Amino acid sequence: PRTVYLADYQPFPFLLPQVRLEFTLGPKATRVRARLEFMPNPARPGRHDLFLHGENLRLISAKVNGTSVHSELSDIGITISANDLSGDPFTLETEVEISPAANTALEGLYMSNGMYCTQCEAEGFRKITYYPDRPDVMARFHVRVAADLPVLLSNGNPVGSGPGWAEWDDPWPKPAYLFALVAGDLVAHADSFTTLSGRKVDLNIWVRPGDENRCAWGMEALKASMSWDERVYGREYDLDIFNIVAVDDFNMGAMENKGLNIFNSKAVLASPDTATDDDFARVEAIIAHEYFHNWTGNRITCRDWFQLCLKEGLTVYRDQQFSGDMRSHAVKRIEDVLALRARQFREDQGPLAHAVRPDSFVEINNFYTATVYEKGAEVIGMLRRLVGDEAYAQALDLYFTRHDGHAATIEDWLKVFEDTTDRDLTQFKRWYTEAGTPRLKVYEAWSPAAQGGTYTLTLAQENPATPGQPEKGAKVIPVAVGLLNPNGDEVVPTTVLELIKPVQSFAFEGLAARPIASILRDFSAPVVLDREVPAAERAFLLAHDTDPFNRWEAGRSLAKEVLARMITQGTKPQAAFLDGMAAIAFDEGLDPAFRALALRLPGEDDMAATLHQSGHTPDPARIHIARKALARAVAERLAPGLPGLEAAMRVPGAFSPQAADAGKRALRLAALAGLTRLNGGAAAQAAFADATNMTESFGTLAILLEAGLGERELAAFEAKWRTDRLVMDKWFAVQVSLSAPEETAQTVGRLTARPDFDMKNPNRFRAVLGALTGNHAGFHHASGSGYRLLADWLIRLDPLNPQTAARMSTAFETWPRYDADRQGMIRAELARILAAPGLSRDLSEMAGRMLH
Ligand code: HT7
Ligand code: ZN
Repeated sequence: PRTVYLADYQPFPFLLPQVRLEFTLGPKATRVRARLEFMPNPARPGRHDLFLHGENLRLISAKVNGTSVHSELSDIGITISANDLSGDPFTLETEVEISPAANTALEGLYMSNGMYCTQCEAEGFRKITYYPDRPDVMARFHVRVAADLPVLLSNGNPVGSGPGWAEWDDPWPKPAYLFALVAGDLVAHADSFTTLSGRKVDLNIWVRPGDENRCAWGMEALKASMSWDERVYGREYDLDIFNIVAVDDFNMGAMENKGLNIFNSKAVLASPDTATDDDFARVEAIIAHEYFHNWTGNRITCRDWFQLCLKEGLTVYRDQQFSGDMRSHAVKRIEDVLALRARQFREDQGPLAHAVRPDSFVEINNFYTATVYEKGAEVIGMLRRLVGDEAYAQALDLYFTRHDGHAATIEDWLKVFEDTTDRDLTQFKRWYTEAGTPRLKVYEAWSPAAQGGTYTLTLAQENPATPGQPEKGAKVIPVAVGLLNPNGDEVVPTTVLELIKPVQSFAFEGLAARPIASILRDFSAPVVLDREVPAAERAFLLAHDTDPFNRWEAGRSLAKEVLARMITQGTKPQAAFLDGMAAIAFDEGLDPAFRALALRLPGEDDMAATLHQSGHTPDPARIHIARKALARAVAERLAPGLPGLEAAMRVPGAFSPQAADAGKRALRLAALAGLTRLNGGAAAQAAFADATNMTESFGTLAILLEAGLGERELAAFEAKWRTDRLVMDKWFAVQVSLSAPEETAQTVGRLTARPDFDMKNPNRFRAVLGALTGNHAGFHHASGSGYRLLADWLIRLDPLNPQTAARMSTAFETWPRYDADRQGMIRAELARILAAPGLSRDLSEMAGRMLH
């Protein structure tokens, strides 16, 4: 397969101001008539053939200015010779036939439960009609949809409809990847929003009949996002209508098509009886993310797919800010860093490491990664820390005015910051072009003096080699630091140090006593802090740090140290750590959500990474046993207070998904988990029986299963939710994620044999196989059964849905961490995948990158 390089970018030779599409929908045969009005692009002078992408299309006719033309067809598109392109502006009309019902890849036009829907990002539009399917070709779309279905939707504003047809016009030029069409028997949860300048916008969430009562939260989140973007970024919505559609079969979370967002039903539907607090928070965040794309992605889009982080990093950054404002900044930051370390650091440290802006790809779908999204957001957070809030706001205003309506690049993005602040961002740009997680070593020196001592902090950065990038330059790293006195008072409030050299020292003078440093506050840069800290100092920070992130981080590092020693040396957990956990658990001055997070022990995959980084070969079985032992030791230390905590955190009255109640429920579940570890399942069983919402019933079910109990509750849960696809996904997943390591493969076998295991539905596939890869000790079982199972299923899924198969293959990326036997088994499975006949470009790129 062909590799695409950033360096080869050239503008498209033609501009395409206006597009008209007519769809006559049929499940097996859909007709698509396209009328494309081209004119020469002054940015690419000369005479050019016209190449249009097209895949799996049956061409019926092609005419230029009304005359049939000869076109050269290949399996990637159509070429019309420059000789046939008469006239300056010219019109190309094509008619093609496609088959939505045969489309299991869920890319292009496909069917989900009798409903037509589209997914065009990144390169799915070429499966709908012949077109220059690249993001720098921005056109106005007028769309007519004909089908014998009650609801017919496309982008933009509705301009006409009658029985069996509807027309839509989108006044905003857009790339084809933002095109969308939906047709089906749907019902709307409707509302409206009036923008700051007084435009009334109709809002609809379209769902299958029966799901209407699961839309209210999504609608609240949408209105909150619209108003937040006006307040915080000065961005108003720009159409008369905003539609969201829930679809059951969807490869990712959601898609920001202009005026017609399409959502995985899991990412928009939520009601107290069917969704957990985590689901509610996720729905809120994804609704916000897709809505924010209207400006960062749609009004200003990407010049080419190498610039994907331009829209994704910025939009993730914005949705994280939004969730912090709606909930708790501290808790949100901790959750984001946990996710970053679990997914992005892992990616950066393995064979799939790539830059936030990669410079080559085989299949762009393989680059919708934690690096592009989450590290892309961290890079923006660093930029903001360096230039300050005010300059950030000015730079963003300039970005929106300068690039509105254009397809931009990372160079354009950095230039607005340079122009606003007069900074040279050449060195900073390395964050975009160089892969890998920098490691920061910390050295401290103290020189006392009568009139005030000097504390010197020396920071040394290391930028490890990654595939294809052996050498790296020093990064610009904003390191937020605060200093505390031994009595717990803060003597130097948070200060951002700019580390730009490989090694650099920073002095703090006039201090009465040797301070305790709180370094990398709020996780000010995506780096690994390589620092030996005495346990007493960590315990001090856990008790006194004024920065909530670093307070949590102190407890986290302690937990990792304790657990690492239990795994490698078989020691018992130290009392100081257990006392620290108890102090946090019962500190009524702290937010319950923060306490629940602080009580959550490091995951097994996280411990495997930590051990590997410190030179050990992780043994998944030992990690599993030690983590269970630590959880029990924590429960024993908290024991006297657990019943009281459990009772105090009950939330009476009507369910509210807001953060305050959700935090209490999370802490109550942590208390119930402790009680179950100590006393068996009585308390959790009672709580399951009395549960009034999904957070409680699913949370208690998980607690019971983890303790090897809960068979009765599992059956009751199934009996109640048998016909509910989203709730049953939870039922499938929890059994696999919490099964004992030696039973995991068997559990997967049992569940995949059920008639309701539908591998064509990505949510169900992920519920089972994703849970397998998330069960660290089960997936990495010494027999290799986990590896074999995953490879078998990926090989089976690939011909149907290559995108999801490729994405899930990343479970194998951690192979270099493990012992020779496991390495050999994983590599053998990757080789078996690579050898599968007819393997997709998606999966072969991933397996190949992991093997080499
Ligand atoms: N921009 C979208 C990314 C996307 C996607 C979504 C659904 C299915 C396939 C997809 N490929 C790429 C989602 C987002 O980042 O908001
Ligand atoms: Zn996005």
